[in-house]
Amino acid sequence: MTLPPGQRRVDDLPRFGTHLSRPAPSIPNDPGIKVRGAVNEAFELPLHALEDLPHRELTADFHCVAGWSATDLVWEGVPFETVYRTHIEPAIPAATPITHVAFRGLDGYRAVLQLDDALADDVLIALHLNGRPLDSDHGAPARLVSPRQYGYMSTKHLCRIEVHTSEPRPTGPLRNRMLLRLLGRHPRARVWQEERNQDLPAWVVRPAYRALIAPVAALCARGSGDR
Ligand SMILES: Nc1nc2c(c(=O)[nH]1)N[C@H]1C(S)=C(S)[C@@H](COP(=O)(O)O)O[C@H]1N2
Ligand SMILES: [Mo]
Repeated sequence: MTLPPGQRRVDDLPRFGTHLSRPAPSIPNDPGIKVRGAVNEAFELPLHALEDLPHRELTADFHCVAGWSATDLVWEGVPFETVYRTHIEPAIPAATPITHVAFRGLDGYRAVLQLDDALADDVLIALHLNGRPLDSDHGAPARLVSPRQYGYMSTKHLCRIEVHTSEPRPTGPLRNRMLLRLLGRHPRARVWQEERNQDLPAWVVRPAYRALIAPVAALCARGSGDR
């Protein structure tokens, strides 16, 4: 089995992210996804509305830009394209050229995807992982999964989707924006093209990222809901 360039396999999917040791955010009683941006009117898509859409099971590998890959994860959820076509697109005024979609988590995390990357056929709003509802480590109650892009595009604890007509500026906690700036994350993040960094070639950043894996994973495990 081949992994994308510069990736190494790990046996279990770690809890990993800019949340570091902070515990997962608490989930509202009636969770939903707010839709904002270039829509006629802001609205909320209750998660139970996703239950009525056709679900899909997807087996895919998951690749973090730091260099670890978890293989053969079984996700289940609704293709983002389905949600977009049935619920979001109808709310966008005619002839509004959407170019980017931002996905935000309950912890303030935000990832911006080009619309065409977000509409790829393997991008899901996942509700289950390996046969069980998503747990707090991996993005309960719902998360984006975009397996052909580095993990930082796959927003956990998804609570808000924004549609934009140009690339939006970063928002969210200052800590996150500084981290992202520092990491120079690539706007497309395609793993097979090794788009790790927007300024530097992949081979330059590989060792620096790799050195971060153990300390970041150890910190993140401290906030795990598993313990
Ligand atoms: N809400 C939120 N989503 C996030 C992150 C985060 O810090 N917060 N980190 C991202 C990064 S860098 C990675 S590699 C994956 C890790 O997902 P996992 O914790 O399920 O392994 O989540 C991504 N999505
Ligand atoms: Mo990551």
